[in-house]
Amino acid sequence: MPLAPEQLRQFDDEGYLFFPNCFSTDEIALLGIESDAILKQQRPEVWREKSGAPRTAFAAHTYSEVFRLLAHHPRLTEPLQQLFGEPVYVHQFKINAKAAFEGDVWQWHQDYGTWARDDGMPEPRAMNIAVFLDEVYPFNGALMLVPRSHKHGTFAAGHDLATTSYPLWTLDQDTVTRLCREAEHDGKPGIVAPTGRSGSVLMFHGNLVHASAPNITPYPRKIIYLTLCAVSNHITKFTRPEFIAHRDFTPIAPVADDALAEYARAHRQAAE
Ligand SMILES: O=C(O)CCC(=O)C(=O)O
Repeated sequence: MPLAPEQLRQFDDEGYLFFPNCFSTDEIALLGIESDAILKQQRPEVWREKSGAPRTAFAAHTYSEVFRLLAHHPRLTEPLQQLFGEPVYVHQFKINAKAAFEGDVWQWHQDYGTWARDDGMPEPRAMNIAVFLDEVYPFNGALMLVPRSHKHGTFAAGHDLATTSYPLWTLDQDTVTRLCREAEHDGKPGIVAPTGRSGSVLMFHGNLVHASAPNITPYPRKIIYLTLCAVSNHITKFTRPEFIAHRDFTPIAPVADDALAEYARAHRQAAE
């Protein structure tokens, strides 16, 4: 799905784009079954909340064929390749569970803040493209974005090792307040929280300030985050485990657009 000039302008202005219903019900059913199975596994790539509920499964594209197909899917890779003007590689792959009642907070942060400080990524020429696996409501831990906050570069941040089970470079309250005030317009608050059905896709700039609240509802909110980086901008520091910050900078060769649908069809037939 090449981005139209109006979408490119909107991305540059606001720092994000939202695409409702980008993946079909069959494709999402396949991804949902596979992610539920992985989140139950005890393996180093599956991190848990302090409560023990699953928080994040890293690098599933390296051990699951279904997620390998997703990480190479043209609906995700092509817009980023277009934006960066060169091939991309997978810097990170996460299934974030935000489990019912137990999914914990993600404090205010910029993704590039972590990629630069921890991984030595030269420039913010990488970004997350998110696939909703569950319906995202305003109340089950929707991702909150501060529009236009990507225009200010990378802010000073503190390394939060305490709030959750996952270390993150987080922003202070004064910075977030100032950015939200700047983003207010026409009486509306300076935060947006895109919601929508499973299969929707959200892409956002590496410097866009964002966060999500804990999920205290019975409705899980699984989202996959595929982080793609321009190949020439690959990381230079290897401080985090390989399954968190990948060191294979091979350009992605996209699979066919119907690869997931075909996989689902073949497996349904085999089961009959
Ligand atoms: O899943 C979430 O709610 C937030 C994830 C996030 O902010 C991130 O991966 O950088």
